[in-house]
Amino acid sequence: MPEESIDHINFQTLNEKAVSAPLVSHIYTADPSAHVFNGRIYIYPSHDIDAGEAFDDLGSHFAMEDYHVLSMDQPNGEVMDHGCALHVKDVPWAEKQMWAPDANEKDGKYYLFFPAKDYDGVFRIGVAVSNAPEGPFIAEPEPINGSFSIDPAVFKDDDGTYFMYFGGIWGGQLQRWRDGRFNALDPESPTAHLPADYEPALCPKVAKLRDDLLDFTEEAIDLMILDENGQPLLNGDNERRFFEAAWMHKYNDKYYFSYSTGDTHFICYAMGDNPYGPFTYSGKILNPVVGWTSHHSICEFEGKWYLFYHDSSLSEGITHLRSVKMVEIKYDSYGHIITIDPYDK
Ligand code: FUB
Repeated sequence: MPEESIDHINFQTLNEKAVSAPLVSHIYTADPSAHVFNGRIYIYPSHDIDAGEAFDDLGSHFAMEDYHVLSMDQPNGEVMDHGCALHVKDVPWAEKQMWAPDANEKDGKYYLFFPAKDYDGVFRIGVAVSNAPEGPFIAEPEPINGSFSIDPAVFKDDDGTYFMYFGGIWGGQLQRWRDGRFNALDPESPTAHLPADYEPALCPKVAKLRDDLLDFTEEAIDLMILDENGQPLLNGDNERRFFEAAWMHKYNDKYYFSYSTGDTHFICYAMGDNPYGPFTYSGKILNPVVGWTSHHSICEFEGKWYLFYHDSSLSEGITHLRSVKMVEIKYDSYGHIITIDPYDK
């Protein structure tokens, strides 16, 4: 929801109409990546703090330092905060801005995938490993080779292959990598290096992970999102084009790639037939929430599907102090996801 409209919000009325409440209120949490491990729901969020950084269009005010893992035995169950699972001071290569993470499991080990800025101010994606889903996680000494930008989401396909989807424009720096290397010109501009409005929008990236989940097996490639005519979405189509917050799930043998449109504040999705795409834009999952950012994950638990998302209602609109929430989603008979209005109970 745009900043300027927040002044006019009556938060009591809004909270009464909200389709869900914050899962925890003792800390601020955002960017929830949810998975079911050992029959329990685990949520891997960002841990929002007020570090005193001024608001800017590069997201400098998102100055998070660590991760906490949340878990619950069922939807609406008691939510446990397992405490600090990884701190930036314990990541040799990372300096700051522990942004949206994800996690996955393989052979009884748990892997936390996270973006952070290195000491050159460049976002990279790291991995940290634990024997338990709640951590604590031990970080690898270096970021993933060939990784860049933000918002990793790691999807395990039915054949046991793991793919990482990632990327984010503006402060997420994806536009700086258009030539295959980091473009350091105009560092203060969120929009320098973006395509023109009539050109295809920048694509999220996908790469297969190595067997040990610590590296890519291949160079990350573009994940195409097409319109109803089979044409790539354009950069100027900012109600539909990819901005950040990649997620992948599979429903009835179809692949669903979902993401945030950033400056228009929607969570959208596109459908495809294989994990590399192409994907066809298919609609909106979530209308704008209170706060500038929108970020989500989708996870099945006991035959029902849930959207995990965040808003800034608990902090009464403070952009970088968000709270994770969850709500059930429904599919229609064509496999389309029914759009949720977050404040229309
Ligand atoms: O939480 C920091 C950033 O804000 C995330 O990486 C983006 O997806 C947005 O939610």
